[in-house]
Amino acid sequence: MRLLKLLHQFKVLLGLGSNLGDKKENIAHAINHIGKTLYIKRTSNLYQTCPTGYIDQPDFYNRCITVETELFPLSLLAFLKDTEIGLGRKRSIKWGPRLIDIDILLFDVKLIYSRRLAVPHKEMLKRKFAMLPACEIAGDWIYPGLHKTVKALYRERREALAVQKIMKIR
Ligand code: PH2
Ligand code: MG
Ligand code: MG
Repeated sequence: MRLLKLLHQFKVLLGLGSNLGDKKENIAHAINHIGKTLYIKRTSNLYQTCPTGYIDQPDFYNRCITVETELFPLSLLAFLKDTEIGLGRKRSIKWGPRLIDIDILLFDVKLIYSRRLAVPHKEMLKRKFAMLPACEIAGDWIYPGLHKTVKALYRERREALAVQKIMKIR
């Protein structure tokens, strides 16, 4: 038995995005790198999505994964930031173009409001590119604070999100 199994494993939903360079490769590399440290449970389909927030930028590729880890939230955040930088991400404007973005969408059923990290991710419920892939792999997870499943929240809000173009990539 792996020693780490003795520690509590948190289940975490991550959202990945890329809209610069070889987007498919960037996301694949990120997942590869993450898999060396965290236990990857499930991966969603990959989607091509219209940019939101700041719209004058290339389309994104987005995908969600679920992982299990014994890392606490800020250690996990530091690991993910290092991964982004290791893959070549440079600083850019808020919501602007990026080689790779790895966001913590849900961390177990925890609510976290710190200066460095807010979980659930503040924009998750508004973003089809997060909610649709999240439903595929974490539809039955409880969204903390609202005490409803991810799938139920997506169904409730789908109409408001429907204008966003989103296309499955093979
Ligand atoms: N990320 C943003 C801003 N806008 N739009 C799409 N479609 N996908 C993203 O991942 C994305 C975005 C900031 O992180
Ligand atoms: Mg983001
Ligand atoms: Mg981010």
